[in-house]
Amino acid sequence: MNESSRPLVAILVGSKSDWETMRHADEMLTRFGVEHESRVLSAHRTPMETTDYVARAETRGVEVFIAAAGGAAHLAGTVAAHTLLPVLGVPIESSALKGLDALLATVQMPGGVPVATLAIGKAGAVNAALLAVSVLAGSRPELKEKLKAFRQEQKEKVLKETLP
Ligand code: RP5
Repeated sequence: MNESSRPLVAILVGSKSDWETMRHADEMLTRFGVEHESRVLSAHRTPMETTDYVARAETRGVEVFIAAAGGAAHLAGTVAAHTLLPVLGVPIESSALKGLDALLATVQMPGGVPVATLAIGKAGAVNAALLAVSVLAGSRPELKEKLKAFRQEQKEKVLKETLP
C-alpha cells in the first residue's frame, strides 16, 4: 500500500480484499497528482488502531478520508465518529448481497455524524477520489483546472462516439 509523508487524502479499506475495488480511487488520485496514502484498517478487527490512525491523521495533513468496506460496513461511520474532516464512504460489493448490505450500512448514518456515500464498487471508488479532489480544489486553483480538463475530456469522448 502506498504511504505518503504528507498525505492530503487517506484511503482506508476494511480488508486487503477491498483493494481490487479501491485501487481505482488510488489511481485517480495519482492521476490528479494528489498526495495520498492507503491503509488496511478494520472497524471490527483493528478498532483501536483505526481510531488512533484517524486521531493522528489531521495533524499529519490529511484533509479528506475515503473509507471502504463490505458486508456490515461500519468503517466509514467509525472514521466519521472520530473526525470533523469529510468522510467519503464506498460500499464494497460482497458475494452474498452484491454490496446492498454495505450500501445501506454506509449510507444510513443517523443524522448528526455524516458520511458522504458513493456508489457500490468501482464507480464509487472513482467518484470518491473525484469528490476528494473537488473538496481540495476549493482552496487549490490548480486542482480546479485539472477537474475542468477532466470533465472536458469526458465531454469530448461522448461527442465523438458513434452508433452502429
Ligand atoms: C469487511 O469484510 C471488509 O471491508 C471486506 O469487504 C469484507 C470481507 O473481508 P475479508 O474476509 O475478505 O478480509 O470488513
